[in-house]
Amino acid sequence: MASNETPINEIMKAFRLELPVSPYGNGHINDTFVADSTPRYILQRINTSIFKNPDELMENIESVTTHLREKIIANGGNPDRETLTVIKTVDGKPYYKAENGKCYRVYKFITDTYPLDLPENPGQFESSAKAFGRFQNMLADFDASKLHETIPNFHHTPKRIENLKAAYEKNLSGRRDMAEDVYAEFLKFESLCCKIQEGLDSGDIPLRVTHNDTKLNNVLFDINTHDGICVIDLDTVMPGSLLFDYGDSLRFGASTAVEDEADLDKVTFSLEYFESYTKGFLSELGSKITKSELELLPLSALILTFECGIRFLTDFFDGDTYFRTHFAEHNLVRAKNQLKLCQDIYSKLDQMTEIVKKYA
Ligand code: ADP
Ligand code: GN1
Ligand code: MG
Repeated sequence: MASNETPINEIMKAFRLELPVSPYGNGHINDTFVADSTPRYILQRINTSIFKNPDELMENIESVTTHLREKIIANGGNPDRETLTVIKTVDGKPYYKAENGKCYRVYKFITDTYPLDLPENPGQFESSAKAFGRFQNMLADFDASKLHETIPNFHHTPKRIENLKAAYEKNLSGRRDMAEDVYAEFLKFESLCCKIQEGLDSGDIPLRVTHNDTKLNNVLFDINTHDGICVIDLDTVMPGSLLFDYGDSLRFGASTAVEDEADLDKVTFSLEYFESYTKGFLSELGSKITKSELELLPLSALILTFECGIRFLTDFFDGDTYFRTHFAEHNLVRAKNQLKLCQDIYSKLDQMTEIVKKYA
């Protein structure tokens, strides 16, 4: 942590924990630390330039995890391992605001689990699909009116396209000429990628309570059974479409390379992993999925990859103000990677439709 920051021990004291911590995980948004004690804890500095209202954010997380806890207990599960547990501060608050205004929260560490950035086999990916499908099911009767919109228009693809175009025009980073081709290639998918939002606007696609950030590394796997047991990173749980969750998981986990692989020959969309995910997700959802959602499943993988790719590109044009980057052109590498994946998904849409039919 930088020297102008509140010392970590003071932050931990606010949670009645006097433990050393070290950086942890691969998230792009929050700063995560682990206290390697017994029991272990996760400390996170909430990214308040993205989540501007930490009170509302933590209210969402508390109400969602309370609901999930009840469901998990009713199903005979272990709520301390199957959902996040927020540790309160000495003042009984769900997060601590330091003198410099930075906000911190603590969760119980989910023990005997591991995260993954790429699935090691199709079975593991199917397990993550079941975890996200179960998550969706457990929240099916959650009162959506209780939720604050933590990031407005998070998956509103047409607005994301507007943001991209505005960032291109402003060219705040002065790097526009490095990405003219990528920009033009992305825009070829523009009209196709507005289909989910059009469905939501017309009422054809139902609004549900969704996770909205279903990357594989937002599920923790049990070290013994290798089942996906806990869905984490609940900052973006908001009303949305099931297609956001399904499509985003495939974007990340059905790619044959990590999201910032620069060698584009390595970046392809695996139909084998697509099939495993589809099988797992649909087995959990059963008849709850509607016909119009089923029809858009293949396209949702393209749309969510497109949307994430143009967000990386927007951030590249803006000068890297949103996603954590580790080198100067990180966001451009990510954008090119997602573009290559979009092109590969596009070429496989017919085969994907056939696969969905097998499990629908
Ligand atoms: P970000 O929003 O930055 O992605 P996450 O909440 O996903 O932050 O946390 C980053 C990483 O920290 C996760 O991918 C996971 O590996 C780890 N992590 C987060 N919460 C827990 C927890 N309660 N128990 C164990 N590991 C966790
Ligand atoms: C961010 O928080 P994290 O690292 O799980 C982002 C997602 C992107 C993802 C791309 C709140 O996810 O929307 O798809 O990076 N989360 C937020 O890797 O913007
Ligand atoms: Mg995360």
